[in-house]
Amino acid sequence: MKIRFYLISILLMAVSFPQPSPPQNLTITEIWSAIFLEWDAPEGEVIDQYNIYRDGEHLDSIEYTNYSDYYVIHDIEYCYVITSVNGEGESVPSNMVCGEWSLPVPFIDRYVTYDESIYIHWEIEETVVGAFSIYRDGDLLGAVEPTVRSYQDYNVSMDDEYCYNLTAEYVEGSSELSNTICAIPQFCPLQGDINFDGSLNVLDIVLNVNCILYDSMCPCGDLDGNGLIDILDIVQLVNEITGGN
Ligand SMILES: [Ca+2]
Ligand SMILES: [Ca+2]
Repeated sequence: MKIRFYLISILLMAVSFPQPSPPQNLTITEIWSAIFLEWDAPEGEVIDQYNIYRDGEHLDSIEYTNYSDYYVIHDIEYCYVITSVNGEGESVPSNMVCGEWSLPVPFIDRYVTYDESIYIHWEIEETVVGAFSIYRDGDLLGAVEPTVRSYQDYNVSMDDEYCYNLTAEYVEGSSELSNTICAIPQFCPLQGDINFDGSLNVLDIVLNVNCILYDSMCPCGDLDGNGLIDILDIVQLVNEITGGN
């Protein structure tokens, strides 16, 4: 008897409330300061509006099949589902999509150690940065202008290790922390003397080329002192060895 009652109830519900079908193919695109949603209407059905749910809560209702959510904070993930609504009621939810928009994060791409300083250099994708904040061992060292891409820390002691990372500062807030590099200031008695044997020869050229190839820390490899070990330093080293200039 009970089972029959339930069967009849379900049948009645199916007949009385033919819910609309849910939206199809919900996709998410993260753009600066916003999240863009797009979906397809259920085929062959008249839909009056779509309800947008964010993290389980009703966010908005619209007639169109796309939506831009501007009330999103950077570097926080949001999950969305959409339902179809018409005179018959509300559909079950669409597929769920999740996404976040992130403030571009700087990347420390190289560093050079000197006996009295550590030089770091970074890159960031082209964007509107207000400043960069430099951190050493978790403490704020200072901030630099948005066009600057390097920092030289002179407040170091030889043989101590220092770890650096940074954030980009935007109107919208701070980016996540960049990668971290750790370096030990090292005394360089003779620029170009990569193996510290007191003289410059062809072995130093080979070692300095390896410094470039393996992007490794070579205290005496930056002959022209521009914070970057590259082919110009090799040329200068060759000139020093051959007596050129
Ligand atoms: Ca040498
Ligand atoms: Ca150089």
